[in-house]
Amino acid sequence: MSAPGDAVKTPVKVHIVTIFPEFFNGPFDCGPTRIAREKGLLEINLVNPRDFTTDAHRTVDDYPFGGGAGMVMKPEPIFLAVESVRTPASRVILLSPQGERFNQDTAHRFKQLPHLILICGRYKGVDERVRTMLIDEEVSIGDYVLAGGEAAAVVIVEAIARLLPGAVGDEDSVATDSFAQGLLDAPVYTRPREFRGATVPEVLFSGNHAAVATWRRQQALLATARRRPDLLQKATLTPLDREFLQKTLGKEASNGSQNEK
Ligand code: 6GU
Repeated sequence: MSAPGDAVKTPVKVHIVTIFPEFFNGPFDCGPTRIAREKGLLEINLVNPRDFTTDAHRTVDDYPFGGGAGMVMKPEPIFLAVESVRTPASRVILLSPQGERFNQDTAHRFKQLPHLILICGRYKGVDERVRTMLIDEEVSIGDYVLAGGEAAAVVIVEAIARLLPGAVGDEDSVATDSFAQGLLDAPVYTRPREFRGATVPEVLFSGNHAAVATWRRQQALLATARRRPDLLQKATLTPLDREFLQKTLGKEASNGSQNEK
């Protein structure tokens, strides 16, 4: 769907290489991903390596040379699947726990690319020749092991989709996201003003926009310092930010406080 004034831009095209296409029944039909597709900002297609096999059993995996547990995905069906959709503009990405960690910066980088090919690994892994001869990069969504790359492909596509201009109703809400500034989000509240005895911080009713902005910044700084100190190391902090953290956390540390309030 488009409205007058909508920018006409070449969409981000994504091909997902998967032996479980049914995994994707549903997740791309909701929220920003659906809107981005409807607006022509994003195109998602599935390619099944099984369709590129030639044996009667349509075999996509085989035993590992040298022995050991688990099956390995054969190279040829994956090569043929990728080569059936690849162009000189494609970026070929293997999804596996061995990859580089996907984060918000990766999402911003991927949204600029005209064509992504996401290969979902399964079983014990994919034949090493896929890694050495076919792909441009290898990506993981975190330090845990999934049964396959399919769930990771959903995560990556959704993170990209909501960054495409027009996919999210309120552009401001993307600009003020967690991580947009390298910090976690401040808490948010809506009605009722009191819920089961818990009230909303007074400053949010003050009508003082500067005071609200300062409170939100400070809450974001505190949440990040307490829960994700690794992010704080990389964030750009003003002298005021540093002074606030020093003052607040210094006191907290000397109180031996463990809680979040
Ligand atoms: Cl991209 N694939 C699999 N199989 N497991 C993962 C992953 C990807 N990222 C984290 N764990």
